Amino acid sequence: MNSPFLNHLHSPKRPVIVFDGATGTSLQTQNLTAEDFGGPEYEGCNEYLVHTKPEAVEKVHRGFLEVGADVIETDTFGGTSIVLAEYDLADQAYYLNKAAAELAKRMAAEYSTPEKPRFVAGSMGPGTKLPTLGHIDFDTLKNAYVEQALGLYDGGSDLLIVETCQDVLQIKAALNAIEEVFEKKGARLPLMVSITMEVMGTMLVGSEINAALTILEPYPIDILGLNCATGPEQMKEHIKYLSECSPFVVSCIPNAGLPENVGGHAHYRLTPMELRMALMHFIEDLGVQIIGGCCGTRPDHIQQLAELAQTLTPKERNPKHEPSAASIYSSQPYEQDNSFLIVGERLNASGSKKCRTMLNAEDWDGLVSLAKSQIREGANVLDVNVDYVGRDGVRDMNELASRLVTNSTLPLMLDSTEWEKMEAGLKVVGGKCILNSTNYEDGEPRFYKVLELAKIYGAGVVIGTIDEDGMARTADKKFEIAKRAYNDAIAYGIPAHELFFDTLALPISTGIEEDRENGKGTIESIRRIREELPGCHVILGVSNISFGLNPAARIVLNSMFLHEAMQAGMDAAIVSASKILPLAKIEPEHQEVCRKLIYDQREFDGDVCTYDPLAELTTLFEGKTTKRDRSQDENLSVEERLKRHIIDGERIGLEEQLEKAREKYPPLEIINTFLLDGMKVVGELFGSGQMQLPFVLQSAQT
Ligand code: THG
Repeated sequence: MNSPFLNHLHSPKRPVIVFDGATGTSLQTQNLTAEDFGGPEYEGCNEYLVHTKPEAVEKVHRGFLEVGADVIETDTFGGTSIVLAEYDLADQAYYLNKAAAELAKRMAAEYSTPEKPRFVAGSMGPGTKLPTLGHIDFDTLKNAYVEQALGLYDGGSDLLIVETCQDVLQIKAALNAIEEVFEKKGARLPLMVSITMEVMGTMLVGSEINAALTILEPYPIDILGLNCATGPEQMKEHIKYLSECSPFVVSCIPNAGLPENVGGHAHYRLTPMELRMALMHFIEDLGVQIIGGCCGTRPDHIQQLAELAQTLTPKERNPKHEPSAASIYSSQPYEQDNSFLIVGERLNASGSKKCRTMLNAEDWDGLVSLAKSQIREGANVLDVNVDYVGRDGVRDMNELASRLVTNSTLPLMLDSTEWEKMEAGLKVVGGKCILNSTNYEDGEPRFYKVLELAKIYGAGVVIGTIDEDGMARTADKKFEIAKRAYNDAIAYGIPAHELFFDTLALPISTGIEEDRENGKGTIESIRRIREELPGCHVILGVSNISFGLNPAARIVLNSMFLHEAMQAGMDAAIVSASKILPLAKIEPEHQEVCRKLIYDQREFDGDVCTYDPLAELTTLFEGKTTKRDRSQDENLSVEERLKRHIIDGERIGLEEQLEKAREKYPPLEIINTFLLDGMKVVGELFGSGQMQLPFVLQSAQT
């Protein structure tokens, strides 16, 4: 992209760039009449002024250009047809946006010199409806933004700013709209996103700053920062986060302090000098490169900022970004220390009868509560699958995902064999999703279709090792497909850290000869992916491995397989979080049999099999249930039992033991000796990789 604005922004002297101040505040001081607005029915529609009284808008721009603003924003904050419809001006949207950009460009040109070029940012505000809360659907909002962006583009804007963002899904709609316009025009403009963090410390829909960054990181934007709602003081922590973690230029456009209610009007107290001092710190210490003013900032505020900008160079930043998914509320790093990304499997209509029954009854509350129970069990991400023959999957995904999005603090993995259902989810989920999955089974078009969705909506993607010849069974074939997909995806523009390879855990529980090496093949392929395809992730749907075995045996075999796969380099798994045991809780004999089953270490005497770990496992678990065997506990002393309760993270029955212990010991001694002894063991198990973090947390909570 050949952009004078970007050339200026990234020029070696790294100038601090100053945006203008409040448009509304400046218009108010002109005491405009109903007639100025084109009649009483249009009073308050600032965007219409570019048509009815352009001098008023020119005056605002001049005010800021005079005092040294580098960038002025078009008078189009509420310029989508959706907002303009409130004044019956919906059909004027394209025209008003174009006119506003042309007007601003004239002003900017008038004040531009070779030493001090001036630029126009086409302003795209949030509108009045929040898509995450269902006030408006994604496509309607996106189409309105297409029209606005087209007008701003055609009017000659130097960059576009999606600003005062309150809802992450709204930002995605705007960015998708803008990309569509760029595609149509065959050229791009620089892009800035400015989000609004409310006084309570999140965006209006509840997003923390880490969620916002995770969600926006995949998009081709240039600048990400904050504007509106508060003064600089309340923005400080968020700006610091962006400074440390955001790959984009950081902007900060605060109000002149927190609004105070004075005589029924918002009053902004910060003086120009106070605003200057606050932003000086952000530039010098946090590397902010773009500053400006929002509500309550007048030309005298901007004058101070323009003076400040001349004397400062933003501090160098070395942002460190952690690849993550996100709910609308917070982000969830893909990589877990000493553990794996736990993807809860139970919201799956094709894999679980319970889920299927609820879906068929359209028991949405029941499904949401299934989601919540998985959050409590320690899942990090929720797999969501509504594939069910005979139902309208697009509608089901829309219904379910739109409920999960506000009810789940965890990111969603949209699981379907049909991309239409994935897209239905993406259109209601403001968080950053993972798409599960794509492969070459139906050829390259379908493979790329899912990648396209990942790119458009900013998502991670699971790639199964399946190609035109079907499901890969050997380690070589699995690796070969993974390598092909790795190269294809990266060439397409999806970075390695957004790829999760699924080398397919197939049953080793059938006794059929050709299934015997399924476990070995999967584990071997994981090792090769880890060695040869840098930066990607490996995921498995672990439960497949034990299909058909009794539930108690499944838990043990699944857990052992999980452990072996992790050793080989798997870092994510689709599991039932409550049904995974840490190695320390599996008897050594059971571990041994499972290992032999996974690696097919049968023993033969000639052609005769003399030892079959599958038969052995089946025998070992004959008649066993998944209820915990407490018979051995009978002989333990109360001291030992307390310790066990902590190690097992088992709260049930703990109080009874505590009461007994209190007959012998003072409370503090119980804590310091027996309970902490248990935590010490937990620490050792964690350190040696035998216990994963969720179990450690369970123990600590107990
Ligand atoms: N890889 C990827 N995605 C996947 C899988 C995979 N998604 C689907 C599946 N495999 C993982 N999900 C499940 C969900 C449930 C079960 C297994 C895997 C399961 N269900 C119980 C059973 O089969 O016994 C039934 C429970 C019930 O009916 O209530 O175990 O491999 N990328």
